[in-house]
Amino acid sequence: MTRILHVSDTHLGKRQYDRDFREDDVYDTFKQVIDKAIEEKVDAVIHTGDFFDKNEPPNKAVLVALKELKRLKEKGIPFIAIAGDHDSPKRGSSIFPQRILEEEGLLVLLDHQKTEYSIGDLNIQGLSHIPLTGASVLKERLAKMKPASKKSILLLHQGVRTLLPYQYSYQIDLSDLPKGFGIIALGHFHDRFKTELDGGTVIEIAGSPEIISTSEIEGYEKNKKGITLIDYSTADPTFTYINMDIRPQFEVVINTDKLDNDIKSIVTKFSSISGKKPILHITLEGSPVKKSLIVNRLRELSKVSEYYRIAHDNTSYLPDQTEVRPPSSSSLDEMIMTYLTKVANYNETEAKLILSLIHEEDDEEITKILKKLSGYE
Ligand SMILES: [Mn+2]
Repeated sequence: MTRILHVSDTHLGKRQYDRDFREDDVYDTFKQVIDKAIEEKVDAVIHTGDFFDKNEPPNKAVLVALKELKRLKEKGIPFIAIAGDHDSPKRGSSIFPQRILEEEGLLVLLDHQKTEYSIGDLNIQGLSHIPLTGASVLKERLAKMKPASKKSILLLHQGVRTLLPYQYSYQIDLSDLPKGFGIIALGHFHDRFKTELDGGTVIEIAGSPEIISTSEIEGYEKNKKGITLIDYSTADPTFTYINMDIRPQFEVVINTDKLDNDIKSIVTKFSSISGKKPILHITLEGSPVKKSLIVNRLRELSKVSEYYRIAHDNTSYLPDQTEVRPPSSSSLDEMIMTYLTKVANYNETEAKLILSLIHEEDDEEITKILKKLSGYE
């Protein structure tokens, strides 16, 4: 029996909406992952990058990592990892934070110096993330990689073109992936995915066990979040998804023309939910109304949610474009819009983006808006 648990993109230290509870959610999910590994008595855990959310993670994230990996070590389960783009050093003199865990014998980091690890007849190879600026080096390294035995897993954390419609950057094409590996366990992509290439190599994406960015909610609703148990006892591996018990997140619509009614029905709907209190992402529709009024009324939602946010405001309107005039109301948004379009000469789309930047709290969303503004998207 050879059973391996594939975990990826745990992003320890990620702190969404600048809230303590969101940071703790990510730690809690990681504890569940370690619980599962111990419960399933797997032969190894493989981690395909973005173990930490940052190259210099918060102390709490390092402490959680030490505690949890110690529990795994006590059970004799090795933890084999590569680094992702998030936890890779951004300066020459910095090091991978995984080195701290490696020093304690809690983790084996595969990078360009050490690329292999074996468990019985299973050969595990890996390459930590190489950015787009090193694409040619990456391709050379991949071209040289060959499995040492029939049962083999290659760990990678790279954007692969044509594999998934993912974000803005990729470093390699499908054809750049080395041939002959039984499984390519891929990190970087946060949604679960599995496909078989010509030649029989299975590409397996475990995804992130928590929701790291709001863009993952759609995938989470469809496929849930978790880890993958790989049974590699025979030459033909099987894959079982294990879901994590994460804080649920929902998208809700509130129409300002029937504000009370919509809020009431949301409260009714979610008051019957047991377990972790959800996060609600609100889309506002209907007539524009004073934000201060909305904000007060929305407080009702804190009864049934741990956190709620206005994700989209489809009620906002623009000041009349035909004449330059002082703002007709004291609305700060309107004043900013007028300044941006009439004085600073931004076009309407740019001005709207800048305005949304001011209101947005989610750093992933902010990155998206900045990319749009700077023409990357
Ligand atoms: Mn990631």
